[in-house]
Amino acid sequence: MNPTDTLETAVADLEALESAGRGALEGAGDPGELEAARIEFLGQKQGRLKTAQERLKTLEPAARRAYGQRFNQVKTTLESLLESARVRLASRGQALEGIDVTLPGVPPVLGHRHPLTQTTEELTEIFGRFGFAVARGPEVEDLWHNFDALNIPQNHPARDPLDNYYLAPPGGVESLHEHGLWAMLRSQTSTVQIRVMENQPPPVRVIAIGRVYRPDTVDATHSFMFHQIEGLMVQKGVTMADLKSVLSLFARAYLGEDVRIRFRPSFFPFTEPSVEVDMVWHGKARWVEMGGAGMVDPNVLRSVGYDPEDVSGFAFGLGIERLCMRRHGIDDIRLLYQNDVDFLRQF
Ligand code: FA5
Repeated sequence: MNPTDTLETAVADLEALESAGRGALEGAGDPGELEAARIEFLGQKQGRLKTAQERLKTLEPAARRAYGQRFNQVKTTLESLLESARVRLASRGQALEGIDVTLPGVPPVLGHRHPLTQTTEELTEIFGRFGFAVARGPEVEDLWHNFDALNIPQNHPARDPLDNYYLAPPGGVESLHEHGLWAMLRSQTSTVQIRVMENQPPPVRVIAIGRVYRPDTVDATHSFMFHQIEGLMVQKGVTMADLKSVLSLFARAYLGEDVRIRFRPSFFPFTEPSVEVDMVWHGKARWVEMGGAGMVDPNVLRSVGYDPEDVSGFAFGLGIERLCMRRHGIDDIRLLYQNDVDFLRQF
């Protein structure tokens, strides 16, 4: 027994040990330093706490209880300091592994609007400047709006089931003879002309943009589903000269000042006279049809309750895919539907 070892000096040493241990554990800057501090203070074989525990035996029996209690407190404190230091260093390690602030950043990948969506928005904006409002109509249409009201008689070849997508009647195909043909996927946006005029008196100045469906053979310029932009202007004194001006202004605004378009006489049951509008394709000596147009037939004006003696109007219907292709130099309409990201990324 060490006669000079009193409870006071032993507890004072314990406290010095505690404060040295706290300093080492809290000050450890990396796992290596922490491990060294653990071995020095909490090591099972020669750790300083172990030595302090052994000192218990050197004390007077009466002092042991007080020393033992103090020893246990110091041990608990150092153990919990070790644990917090581990957590602190582990989380710092993760943060450093996860984010290296010296690396150049990864730019976020931005999506694109589809070129047809961009075209639609641009056309809406151009015609908006010319004073045309936007109208809409359904893609599943009745035969009145797709044909009858557009002056397309019952026996007209445009109604041929081979040229249109008709819907089976509610009772199934077997009940066709009973119900007759009743609804279809619209084959043209001219249906919206009728819907607009049925619902408002003149003057009218609208465009309608949307999908149309035809069982056409697919090739570089034809698809079985495509988009059209319909235009309609009806008021007092509208002439063919207005139609030509609006379409020429539009073509220059969308396709560029140097675009060449031409008007060819044509026939549509719902316009008289009628024209087809062509544009020069990608600067080559080749004309491609952009759309049809004409002066709204008096029969159509009458079918919606307008007075052809009082008002006149023009209408046009243009293929949106072809406009988009001409604008961006796209050679094949199918590219617009394949969702090939490398292709779409260019727009
Ligand atoms: C019509 O659809 C008429 N409704 C246009 C019209 C409106 C005339 C108002 C008079 C007054 P057409 O069938 O020609 O016309 O089609 C118009 C345009 O749609 C074509 O010039 C072409 O650009 C585009 N188009 C036609 N069929 C297809 C197809 N299968 N794939 C892609 N575009 C097509």
